[in-house]
Amino acid sequence: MLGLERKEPRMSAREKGRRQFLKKAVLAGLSAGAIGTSAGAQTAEPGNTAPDLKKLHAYGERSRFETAARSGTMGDMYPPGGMPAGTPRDFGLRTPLQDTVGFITPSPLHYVISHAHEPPDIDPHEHRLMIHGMVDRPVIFTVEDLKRLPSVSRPHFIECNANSSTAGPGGAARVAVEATVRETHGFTSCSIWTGVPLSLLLDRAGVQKGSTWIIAEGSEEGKHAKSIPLEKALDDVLVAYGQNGEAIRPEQGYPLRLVVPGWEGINNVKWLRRIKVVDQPYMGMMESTKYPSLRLDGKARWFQFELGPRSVITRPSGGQKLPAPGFYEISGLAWSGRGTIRKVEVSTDRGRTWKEAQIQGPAHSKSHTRFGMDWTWDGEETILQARCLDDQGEVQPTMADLAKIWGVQLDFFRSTSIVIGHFNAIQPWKVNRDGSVQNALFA
Ligand SMILES: Nc1nc2c(c(=O)[nH]1)N[C@H]1C(S)=C(S)[C@@H](COP(=O)(O)O)O[C@H]1N2
Ligand SMILES: [Mo]
Repeated sequence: MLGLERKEPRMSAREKGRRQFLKKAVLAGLSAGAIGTSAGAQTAEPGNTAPDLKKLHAYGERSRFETAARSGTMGDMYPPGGMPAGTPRDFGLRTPLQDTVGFITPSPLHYVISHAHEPPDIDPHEHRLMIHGMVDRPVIFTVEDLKRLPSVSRPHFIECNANSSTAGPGGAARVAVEATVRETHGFTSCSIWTGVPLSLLLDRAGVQKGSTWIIAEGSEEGKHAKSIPLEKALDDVLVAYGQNGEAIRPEQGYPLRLVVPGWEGINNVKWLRRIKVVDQPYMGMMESTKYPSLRLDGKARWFQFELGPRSVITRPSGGQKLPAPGFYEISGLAWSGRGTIRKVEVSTDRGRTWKEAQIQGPAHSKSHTRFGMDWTWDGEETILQARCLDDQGEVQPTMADLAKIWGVQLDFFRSTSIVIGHFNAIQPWKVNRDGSVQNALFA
């Protein structure tokens, strides 16, 4: 008799209500334009390569069905037949922002810019960080020494100030209508960095009166170096050994890098081995030749360190295709080198109206921040774009705003061959009637 009672599981009123809601939601989704396929329609093919389970169980890998990848100038810089080993070359690999979710960039997809050198192969037991110059007690730290000190973990984006430049690695990326968001914006990434506040290390060394700058130096053959004002060094700079819960990746500076939140990427010295406290900037090779922003009068803008507010829709974005009219979440990233993202607005009608997007928090300071907005595409051609505001009250500019600041015509941004730094203009994506999405910055 007991068995007969088991024909239907009992449902509470709340559970019934929830089921009805889900049913309605699914139906609404379907009528808005078929989201999802009936269960069972997609079956994964059986694996045809036997994975090395022992290795996989020890350190995991993504599913073999996932293919998101960095790309950039690496490919073109190897001529047919390859380049002689050790040939110095600048290279930049961009993050496929269209394939990332949430606000953290997976470490293997973090963008890479290195000036002429492959990541050095550093044994962390041999590695040392020296702090010297205008200090009372020059100190040398091993990586283990640093790990004994109080640590902090904070999400911060790193962005090259040449992100979206027409010149430099990747060429006219932001101009091409077929550009994806990897090409237009892929020189920014966000990790949770773990390390020791530099202020603590400088305090141990005893910074002397009259010192105003630090020079941070990397370990690779070219010894990338950067001058950083002492005020910033004592503020929120980290000497980091961790990235997203494990050791920093070789491409990102293993075993130690400087993290200089919100400032141009060039400051975040990788493979960090030396910090010298000094009383003037050193005008190192990279910081004086490549990174000042050239002006039209032939002069250059120096010491522009902080990156302004910026946002971009990553989905739908260039190169993607909307399968049919109907419901889509518009999803994107916003960040500012000056603080926390306060507000993101999205326009789906060529900029005529703007609606506040949802910050898919928490929003952290000097960190990528994910935003989202519900949208139903009616099947007509349109333009999608986002703009943001940070907690310093600064609004992301349009390209026309930037042209005014630069004192140039709009077309300058299309045709110039000089590296435009700090290009944080609003990015429009055009949705065509066939659902294809294109870069509309110059449309
Ligand atoms: N030692 C060293 N540090 C470096 C560089 C470099 O070439 N060597 N490139 C800088 C530049 S220009 C940028 S934009 C960032 C890029 O950091 P990532 O490669 O971890 O994304 O690192 C900076 N730190
Ligand atoms: Mo950079």
